[in-house]
Amino acid sequence: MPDTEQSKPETGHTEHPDTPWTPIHGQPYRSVPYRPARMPTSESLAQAAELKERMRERRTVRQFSTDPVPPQVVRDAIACAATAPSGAHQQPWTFVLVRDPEVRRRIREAAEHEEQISYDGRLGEEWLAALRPLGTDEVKPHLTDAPALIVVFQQRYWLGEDGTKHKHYYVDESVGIAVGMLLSALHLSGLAALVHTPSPMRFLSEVLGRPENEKAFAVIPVGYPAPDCQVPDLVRKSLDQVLVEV
Ligand code: IYR
Repeated sequence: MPDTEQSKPETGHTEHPDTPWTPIHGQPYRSVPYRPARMPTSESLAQAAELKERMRERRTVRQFSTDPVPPQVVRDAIACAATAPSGAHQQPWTFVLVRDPEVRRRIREAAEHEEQISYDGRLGEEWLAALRPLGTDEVKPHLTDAPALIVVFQQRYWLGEDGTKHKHYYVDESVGIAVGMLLSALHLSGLAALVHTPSPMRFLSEVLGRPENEKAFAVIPVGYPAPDCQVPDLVRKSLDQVLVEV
């Protein structure tokens, strides 16, 4: 008689998925079995090909509809992002989901103030030339039109209970990977997004009241494209321009 418990794939989690995380720094190595069901090659090929097509359809959007998005879809996408691998599994990220129109208005005002200075010369001629094909400027209506902003913070270090600072490792890489996963999850869930990086970004910590160990990484407006949305006419590199096989 088949033992159904035995044949269930083990996905490396012995604990309840909602068990709260606590720091593991300095603890000894412990392991759990990881035996996911192996996907047949034919299904792998079909999944990969379909995913490639779906990801090709993703575009960075700067003109958003003001229609609301289902908040749970955004929360689930953030949950996907938070499964990202990270240096020493320190998960050095905080995602602030901003839906409050007044807070979005304050973020837009402060971002446009910085962008005005940037586009008026702080970026320099070479950078402005690189941006020209994208059609960007200092006016950022997406920050108030998009019904949700995800402000991503990097935790540069963590604070022990006695207030001592502890190093986080590979923070840029970890948060970059998590944001990539976030963009994929949002797109595959039917939502459009933009990675906006106003510079400098310190105002985001002030507006959102974030602690001193957190540094803003990006503002990601999320929503549906406006009915008259336009995107720049861009060409992606072909696979043979980006892939080297040895
Ligand atoms: N942060 C500015 C400028 C900008 C910079 C890069 I690099 C881009 O790819 C796009 C824009 C802005 O958001 O307009």
